[in-house]
Amino acid sequence: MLPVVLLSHRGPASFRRTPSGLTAKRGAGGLVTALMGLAEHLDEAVWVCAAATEADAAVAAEHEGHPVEIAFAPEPQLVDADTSVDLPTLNVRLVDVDRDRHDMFYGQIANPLLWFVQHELYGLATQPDVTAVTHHAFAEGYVAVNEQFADAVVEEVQSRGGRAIVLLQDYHFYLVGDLVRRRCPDAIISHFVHIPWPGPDAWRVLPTDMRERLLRGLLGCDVVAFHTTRFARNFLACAQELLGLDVDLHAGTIDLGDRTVMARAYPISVDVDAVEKLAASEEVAARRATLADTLLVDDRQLVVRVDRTDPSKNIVRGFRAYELYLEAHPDAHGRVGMLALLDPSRQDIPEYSEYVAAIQREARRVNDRFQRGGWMPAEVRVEDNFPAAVAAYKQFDVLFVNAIFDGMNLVSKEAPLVNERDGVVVLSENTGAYEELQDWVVRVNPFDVAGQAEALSRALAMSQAERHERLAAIRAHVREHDIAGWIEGQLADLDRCVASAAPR
Ligand code: ADQ
Repeated sequence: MLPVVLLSHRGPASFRRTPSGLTAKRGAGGLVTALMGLAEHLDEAVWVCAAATEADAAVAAEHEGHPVEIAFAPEPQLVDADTSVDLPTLNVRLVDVDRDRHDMFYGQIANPLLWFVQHELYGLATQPDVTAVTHHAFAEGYVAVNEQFADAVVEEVQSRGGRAIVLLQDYHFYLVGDLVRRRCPDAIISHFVHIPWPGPDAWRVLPTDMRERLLRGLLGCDVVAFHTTRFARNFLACAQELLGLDVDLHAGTIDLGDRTVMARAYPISVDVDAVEKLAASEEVAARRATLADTLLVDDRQLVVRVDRTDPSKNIVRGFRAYELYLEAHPDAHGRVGMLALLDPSRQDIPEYSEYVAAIQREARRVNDRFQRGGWMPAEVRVEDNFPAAVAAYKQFDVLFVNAIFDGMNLVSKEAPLVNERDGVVVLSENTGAYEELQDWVVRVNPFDVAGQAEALSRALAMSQAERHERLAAIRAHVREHDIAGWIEGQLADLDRCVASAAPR
C-alpha cells in the first residue's frame, strides 16, 4: 500500500504546558478515533492538522514545522531522541496558522457560512448578507489557510516520493485537493465530506466565483466521498448544473476530459468495542444509577437526546414537539420525562450562543407549563460529558433525533448499541443515518412538530415485542457495519485507483 497523508482540522492530540512540563491530551470524537486506528497501523502515515494551542505551536516551531512522533498509550506523549517506546506511534504535523487568518477561515467562512449553507440553516429572506467582509475573509482566510495546509500536504507527499494516498477531511479544506493535484500529479486523493451536501440551488446562496472555486477544489480529487448516496448524487448534480460538466449519474462519475472523478458514499459508523467497553465501565455504572434514581422513579419512561448545541440539531423544535405531546397526553404527566444532554458548541459564534439561550428558554417554558409535584418534564444539562451520554444511552425508552440536516448522526448509532430498555429510535429523515436505519426507526420530518409529537406518542406506546425487534435489528446492523468497515471501504476503492493509475 502507498504511504498515507491525512489532513483534518482537529488532530489526534493537543499539547499543554503545565508546571510539570509538556503534557498532551488525546483529540476527542469518533473521527479522531477512527483515523487513529488507521494511522497507527501504517508505518509511513503522517497526519497533518492545525496547531490548536500555544504549546502545539511551540512544539511545531521546535521541530521547524516537521512532523513530530507521538505515542498514544495510555496517554499521548511526544517521542524524541531521549524517549524510546515500544508502542505504536503516529507522525503528526502541526500547522501553526496566523490567528487572524484562522479566525476568518474558521469563524467566518467554514463555521458559520459553509456549515449554514450545507445544513440549509439560513432564512433566505434576511440571511446571509455576503459583504466585502465575507469576500475578504474568503480570500485572506479560507483560501490562504487552504494554501498553507496544501503546502504542508504537498511537502509530505513529495518527501514520500510523490506517490501517496491523501485523505482530506471535511468542509474546512475544499480547495486542498486541487492544490495538491497540481503539484503532486501522482498522488491518489480522496476528500471525505462529513456534513450534508445539498443540491445546486442551496449553493446558489454563495457568490458564483466562491462556489465554483469550492467545487473545482474538490474536483482535484480522485474520489469525493459522503455518508450517503443522496449527498453524492447532489454533488454530481452540482458539478452538472453549476459547472456544466459531463456527469454520469448512474456510474457516479464526473468526466473532466483527462480525468474522471468519482462521487461515492461510505456511511461512517462507530467504534463498537470502545462504546461497549465504556458502557461497561464503573464510571458509566455510577452515572446510570444516579440517573435511574432521579429520572426513572415510579416506572417513568425517558426520552433522551444527546447533541452538540448546534442549530442543525433542531433542539428548540424538539421541545415544542414534546410540549405538543404533553398537551395531547395528560395521562403522560408525571410518567414521562425528557433528558437533553447537550455539548456546548462553538460558543464564540453569535448564532450558537443565542441558540443555547433559546434552548434553555424553551425547556423552561415547557417546565413552567406542565411541572407539578415532584415531576419536572424536561431536564437540560449543558456539558461535554461522554460517560454521562453513554449512561443515558443505556436508559432511554425513546432516543429523539430530529436534526434539520445531519451528515450521519453518530448518536443514533451509538445509543442503540448499549441500550437496556428496548428503546425506540425516533429519527429525522434528513440524517445520513436514516438511509441505513429507516426500516427500524420511527421516522420524523424535522419541521413537522405535530408529526414529531405523534412519533413520540407512537414510540412511547409501542409494544415490548416490537421495540425489542427494532432495537435488535439496529444493533446488529451497527455491529456489522462499524468504523473499521468505513475505512476499509474507502481504502479498497483507493487501492483500485492506485492499480488503474499508472504514474502520471
Ligand atoms: P457532529 O455534528 O458532532 O458530527 P454526531 O455524528 O452526532 O454529530 O457526533 C457527535 C458526537 O459527540 C457523538 O459521538 C456524541 O456521542 C458526542 N456527543 C454529543 N453530545 C455530547 C455531550 N453532551 N457530551 C459528550 N459527548 C457528546 C459531524 C457531523 C455528523 C457526522 C459526524 C461524523 O455533523 O453528521 O455523523 O461528524 O462524520
